[in-house]
Amino acid sequence: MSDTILYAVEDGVATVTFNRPDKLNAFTDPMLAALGKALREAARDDAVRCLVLTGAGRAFSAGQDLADVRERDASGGMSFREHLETTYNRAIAAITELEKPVLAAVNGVAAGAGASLALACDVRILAEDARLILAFAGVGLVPDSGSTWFLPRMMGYERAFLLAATGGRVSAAEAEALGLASQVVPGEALAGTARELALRLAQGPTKAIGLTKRAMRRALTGRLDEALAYEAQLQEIAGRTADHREGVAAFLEKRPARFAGR
Ligand code: LHQ
Repeated sequence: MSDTILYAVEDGVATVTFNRPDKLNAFTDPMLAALGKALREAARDDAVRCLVLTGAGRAFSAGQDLADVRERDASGGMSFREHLETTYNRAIAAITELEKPVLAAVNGVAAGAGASLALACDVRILAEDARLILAFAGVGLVPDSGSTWFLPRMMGYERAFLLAATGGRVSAAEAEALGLASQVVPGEALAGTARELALRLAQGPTKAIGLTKRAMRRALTGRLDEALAYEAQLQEIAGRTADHREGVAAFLEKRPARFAGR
């Protein structure tokens, strides 16, 4: 995809690697453009049935490249709003709206918008020495790229507010206890653990999993009666897939299902 955003597809799993390790994978504009391209490619390609985001080196991502911010400020470049709307916000929407599971394999520190990107994923697996840092307050900014939405929902308003207002750090163990991560594993086991889960998800009924994601994401802001109606509507779609027929046939024939993702 580019030098700073690596993109590889294998066995139905696309892996996006933030690759600027000397700067802890801090995001520059070309990198954000390449990330957008990778996310569009993962959505377009039917061979991709699961997406993994991870970082090269010792960080997941230190968030926005602050040298770029200063440069943009000095040169009277794009406003904060325009920058967010054309880069991070699109990436967050692409991840949350992608009808395929997205895993963050958080290999090290995830700070600022790097933490937000991890929080936008459907599942987070953290290396033992990974940390989430709400670094925004440290540079006099509000949490962006979805963190004000994700965090209160995931850990409750009070803890989320304190974390954001103090620029707090959450260790991997704390993240797991707070419900911000599904699993914490030794660093050397991270890639393997993420791959195993990604493969399992990629071999699942992709359409039904995608619709499940759509329904649950919508349910986060909706009412029960709306969720019931939406489930019924989506079941109409899932019920017509080849994977549904295969799942039923496999059960009746007492064999494992082989889902094709259709
Ligand atoms: C970096 C960065 C970085 C540039 C490490 N930038 N170089 C904001 C503005 C506008 C629009 C969009 O949205 C946002 C949202 C945000 O993301 S705001 C939050 C931005 N991120 C931060 O404030 C985190 C800044 N980084 C840190 O606090 C530390 O680097 C952490 C705690 C992540 C890691 O600390 P260390 O392990 O001690 O590593 P380090 O600080 O020595 O960093 C290694 C290198 O990476 C170093 O470069 P150098 O050339 O000196 O070796 C850092 O300057 C560079 N780096 N983060 N965000």
